[in-house]
Amino acid sequence: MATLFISDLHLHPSRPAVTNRFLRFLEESATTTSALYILGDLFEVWIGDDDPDPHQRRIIKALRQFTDTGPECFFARGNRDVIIGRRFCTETGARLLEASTVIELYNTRVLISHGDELCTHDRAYQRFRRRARSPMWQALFLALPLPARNYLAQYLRRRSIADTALKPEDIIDVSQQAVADAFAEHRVTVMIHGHTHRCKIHNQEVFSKPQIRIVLGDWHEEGSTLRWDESGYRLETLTINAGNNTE
Ligand SMILES: [Mn+2]
Repeated sequence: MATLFISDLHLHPSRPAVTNRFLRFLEESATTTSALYILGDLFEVWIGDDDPDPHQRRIIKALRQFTDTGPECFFARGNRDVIIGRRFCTETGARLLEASTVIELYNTRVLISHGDELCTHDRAYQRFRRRARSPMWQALFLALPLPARNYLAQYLRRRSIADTALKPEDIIDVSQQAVADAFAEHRVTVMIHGHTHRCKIHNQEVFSKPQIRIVLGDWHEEGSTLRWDESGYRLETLTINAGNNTE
C-alpha cells in the first residue's frame, strides 16, 4: 500500500478536466493507498464549508467515497482554502493537519506543509498569510453572508493573481534560510510541500547529512503526485485530457 501526496490542484468549475481527472485519481487509488495527504490549495476558492456550490459538493462526495473505501485522508490548508474547517472533515472523512506536521514514513521523519510559510522573502504575502490564518479574521469572514464572502474571495483572488505576476521570481519562491531553519527546527531530513508549483526533488548535503526537499507540482496541463511505498518515493505525472476542459 502506498502513501500519496498531492497539492495545488486549484479545482474550479472553469476547469472541469482537472476535476474529472482528480475524481478518477481518487477512484483508481482507493484500493491501493493507505493514506492520501492533500497539502493545500485543493480548491481555487473556498468561502466556507456551508457553501452549497455543486462543484464543491461533488468533490466532497468523491472524497467521502474514497475514505469509506479505506484510505486515510489528511488535509493541510493552503492559502486558497485556508478556512476549510470541521464540517468539511466530517463530510469527507479527512483529518485536518497543523500548518507544519512531522509524520513518520518507513522509519524516516518527514515534514509536510503547504509551503507558503517558507516564502519569507515576500513580506507582504506573509502579512496576508498571518491575517488569513488568524481565528478572528476567519470568524469575521465566516460571519458574512455567502454572497459577500463570494465577492470578497473573487477580489482577493484577482489581487493575488495580479500581485504574483508583478513579483520577481525569487521573491515568490522559498527562502533558502527558511528551508534550512525548517529542517533544523523539526529535526527532519526530508520535507514535502507544494505552493510554489515548482515540481522538483532537491537534494543537498549539510554537514555531510543528506537533506531532501520534495516540491509537488500543480494540476494544470498535467496532474502531479508523489507516491511513497516500500520501494521508495517517486514523483508521478498524470495525463489530463485537455479536450475535456469544457462542460
Ligand atoms: Mn498556495
